Amino acid sequence: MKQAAVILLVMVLATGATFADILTFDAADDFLLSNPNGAWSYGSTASPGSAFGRFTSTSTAFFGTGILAHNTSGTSFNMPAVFKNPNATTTTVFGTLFMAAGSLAMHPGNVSPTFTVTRWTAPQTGDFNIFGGFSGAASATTDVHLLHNGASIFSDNINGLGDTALFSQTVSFSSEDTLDFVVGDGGNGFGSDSTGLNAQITSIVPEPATYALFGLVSICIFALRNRHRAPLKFE
Ligand SMILES: [Ca+2]
Repeated sequence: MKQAAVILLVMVLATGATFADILTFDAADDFLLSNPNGAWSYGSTASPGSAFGRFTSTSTAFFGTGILAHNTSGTSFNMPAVFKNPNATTTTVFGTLFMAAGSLAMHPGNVSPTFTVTRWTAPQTGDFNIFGGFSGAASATTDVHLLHNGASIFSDNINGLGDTALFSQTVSFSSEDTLDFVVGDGGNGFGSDSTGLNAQITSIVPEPATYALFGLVSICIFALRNRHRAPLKFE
């Protein structure tokens, strides 16, 4: 009975600590008009890291046919906004903004709070890889930021169509920590400031040392089981 309890304990430890599911998130693929939307939420701030206000307005024809948006109602051009082209083909807006099929973009506003924010909230404690980038989707002149709990972990500027600001880093999160993808107007107004966002977030796979621990646990289980197996008898 005692050994059975030990076996159960090591099995729980093994399965719980070693084979936790790998979590993956993609800002564009995951985008929906609900807010919050799973781990994602959409809103604005007066400055990078200041109080976050969630958008309360949505559109299904933002900037063109079928473009889905979370935005601020009642402001000029309803900016700031976070929007996606869910169409199967590139959608051209105003003749200058080209949104590839399935792509996501952000646009700052001209009335405070002007910074547009795509927020990811960590669903669990752990290390996550953050990979992707911002890109000029039109003749954008913007400042772009990544903030962990409001503190900057990445900052750059976008200057023009096709300009990019790429990020790739590993960050340790506690459950409910926030990671904000932020776009500001670059200090020169918000005209034509559509800025693409490509962001993938993936939980870190177990370290090799954890696999070694699992191997040791497996050996212990095997040994305990064999210890109680009836010996073969030769008569
Ligand atoms: Ca600008």
